[in-house]
Amino acid sequence: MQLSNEQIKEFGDKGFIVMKGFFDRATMDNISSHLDELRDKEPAEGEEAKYYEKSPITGENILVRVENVLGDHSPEFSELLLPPKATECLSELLGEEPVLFKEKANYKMPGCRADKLHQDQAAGWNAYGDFYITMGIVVDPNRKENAALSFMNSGNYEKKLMSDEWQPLSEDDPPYAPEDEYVLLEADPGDVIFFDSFVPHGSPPNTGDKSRRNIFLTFNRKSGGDKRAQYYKDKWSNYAPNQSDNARSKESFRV
Ligand SMILES: O=C(O)CCC(=O)C(=O)O
Ligand SMILES: [Fe+2]
Repeated sequence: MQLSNEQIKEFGDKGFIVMKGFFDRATMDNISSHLDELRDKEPAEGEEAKYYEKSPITGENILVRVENVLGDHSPEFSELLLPPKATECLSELLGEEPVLFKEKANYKMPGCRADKLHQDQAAGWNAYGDFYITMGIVVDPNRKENAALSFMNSGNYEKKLMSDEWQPLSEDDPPYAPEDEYVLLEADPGDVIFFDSFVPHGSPPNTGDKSRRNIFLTFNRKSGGDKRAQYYKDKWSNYAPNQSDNARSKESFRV
């Protein structure tokens, strides 16, 4: 077992657990360089899916997210991000073998908008499954000024949608209310957060001067099937990636 009974219970009660120092420094340096390469890369058809938005702060088109970073085109990156101990943690939390559903690297650069308080499940995921666990990997130091995430830590949420799909739970930025039900997760490179697809979380705009990159790998139970290809096919047909000149300016909730 990778996780203690206490950790598994905590995950069940609060919907997330934090594991400090899950990846070592050398691995994180590798991951960070790979994300730099992706930032500068022009993906071929079927490779990474990059999304740009107009910064509400600077007005420039900025990269906000790269999806499909673990396709057949990047087996080494998969090995780096998913060592056996990660898969074991996921199995222990899901109670079954994990299957990758989707994955993204969020480049929350200076000027990037907020991610309003939400449940990930509200991002159209119901069409593909009823429960997911995401492994969040902290790549850059996450601090209050550069959009560290806030999570509900009271366990006071329902394991079902608490808003309409695509609608945030609140328009406020952290500290979310009631304040004693949320925690600001300041974290360091190599820390990992496992969280379920219903626990409310979000992050403010990055008003600092340092980039805040995190990677989020989302899994479903093996019994739920492999929905990844269908998910991306559907998504790319109504939200085309790799259009740097055509950045969205609307503050819509897109994950
Ligand atoms: O990167 C962030 O700050 C928020 C990410 C998130 O919650 C999401 O993309 O679902
Ligand atoms: Fe989220």
